[in-house]
Amino acid sequence: MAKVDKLRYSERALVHKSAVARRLFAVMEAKKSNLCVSLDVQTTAELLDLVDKLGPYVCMFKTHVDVVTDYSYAATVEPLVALAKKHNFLIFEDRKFADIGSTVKAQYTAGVYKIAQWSDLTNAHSVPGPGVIDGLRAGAATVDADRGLLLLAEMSSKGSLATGEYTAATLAMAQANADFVFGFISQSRLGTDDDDFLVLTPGVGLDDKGDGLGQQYRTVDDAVATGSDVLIVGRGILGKGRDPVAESVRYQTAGWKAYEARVAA
Ligand code: S5P
Repeated sequence: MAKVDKLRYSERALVHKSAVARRLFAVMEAKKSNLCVSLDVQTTAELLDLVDKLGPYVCMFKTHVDVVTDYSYAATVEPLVALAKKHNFLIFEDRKFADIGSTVKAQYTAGVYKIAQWSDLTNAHSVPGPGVIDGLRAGAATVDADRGLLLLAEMSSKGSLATGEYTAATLAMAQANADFVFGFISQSRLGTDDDDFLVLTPGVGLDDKGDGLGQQYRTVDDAVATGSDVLIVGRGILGKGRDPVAESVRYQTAGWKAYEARVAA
């Protein structure tokens, strides 16, 4: 087990370099939640309704705003930001940037989405090399708020190429840019005992093994035992026939129990 696996989020918050990570840790301890609900819905009404109902149980919501058919900054983003204040959660637009620095800077700051304006954190593939981080850092500098970046170091999907040397090179890119990159989308803890990169893990589900399109699910206990700090859950909570409030409580409780067990081990 890595050194940080045994520390409480509140202890890690005291020394973490990233303001976004410090805020996230504080929200997690205050709400006793390491749950991030992945809001993969296609209308603004559904999105905002779920955010208001599930807000009390999460430390973060993850969005894919490009699939919201009636998206607008005023109707989608402004109420979302107001709900983030009401329920005290962070916003993570899962944009998976993967282009040269100059292009990702424009994609992050401009267009209809203006992600840098409202999303506390976003993520990028490491495949373009460190220019992708430089471009996003330059984009973050255009707004008057704390912003942070996650790199995709491992994916949950079957046959992912993000393994072995690719994952190791992604870690090295993060270590060289730890002012802005504060964590990974990954299935396991990465780094040395001197690092504290947060591990945000998708592909978590208590009832299913997969979705027939390559997704693979692990349990909450399994993910937390291999270093996960934040559990990203979509269809396990929002899937057809499920009660999103009851499922959010279930994943929040299971995630917090697994975290308490890890720090006590
Ligand atoms: O490796 C990954 C990375 C991500 S960010 N695997 C993933 O599934 N994701 C995202 O997590 C994916 O885009 C989706 O929004 C969410 C998982 O959704 P679920 O319904 O399968 O829990």
